[in-house]
Amino acid sequence: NKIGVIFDLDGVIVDTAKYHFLAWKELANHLGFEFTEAHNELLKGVSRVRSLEILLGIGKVELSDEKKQEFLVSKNEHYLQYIHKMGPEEILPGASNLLDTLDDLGIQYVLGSASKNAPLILKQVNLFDRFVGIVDGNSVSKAKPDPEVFLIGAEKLKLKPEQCVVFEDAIAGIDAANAAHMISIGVGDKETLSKADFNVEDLTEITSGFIKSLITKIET
Ligand code: G16
Ligand code: MG
Repeated sequence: NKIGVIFDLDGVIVDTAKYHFLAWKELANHLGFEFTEAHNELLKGVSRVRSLEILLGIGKVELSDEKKQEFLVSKNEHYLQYIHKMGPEEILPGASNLLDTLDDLGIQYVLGSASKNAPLILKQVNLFDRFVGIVDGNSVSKAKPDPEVFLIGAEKLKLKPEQCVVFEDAIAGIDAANAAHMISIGVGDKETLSKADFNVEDLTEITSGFIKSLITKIET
């Protein structure tokens, strides 16, 4: 195999951001301040611990480490209630087709997500067995924009970073992919993800012809 693909999870395969939003909003309200969809944008692709720090900054709330730990646990428990109700119908447009296309072309793919819940989410939407490897929030020490998550992904694919293509919806993820010297494809707002090598609104735009052109590009 000359190329491999690394997928981000939230915002690329499924939209779990809406559930993170509901769970973080409940915590903010409990602490006495509002948390908006615009605030939630700041948390996309960001680790759980860092997300709490950003949220507390928005509310100008200071907490002991013990309280922070307690709220991280309760937020996740609340979030998981939504995740347990997820099914394959929540796979984002184009994602299943793209995996089929990659299968047809004999191209392997792994997950490269910040989420510690990634294996559970993939199982909920029946995609877990299709990935040859999962790199998630449990297996990395440095969060995106550090390239670690994608470099481990390349190792799982047994490929050099230059042979990997990354699909990402967050700026930190595009930065991580670029730092890893991989081909970065921004999924979502073109202006926000302007540092990506290629941009699409969603995965329905990715054709078999485009993937083949990447193979040619990487081989030469
Ligand atoms: C996802 C979300 C982030 C979330 C992070 C950690 O990242 O985009 O908002 O904070 O995972 O999630 P968890 O609390 O489940 O460990 P990604 O990298 O899949 O976009
Ligand atoms: Mg994401």
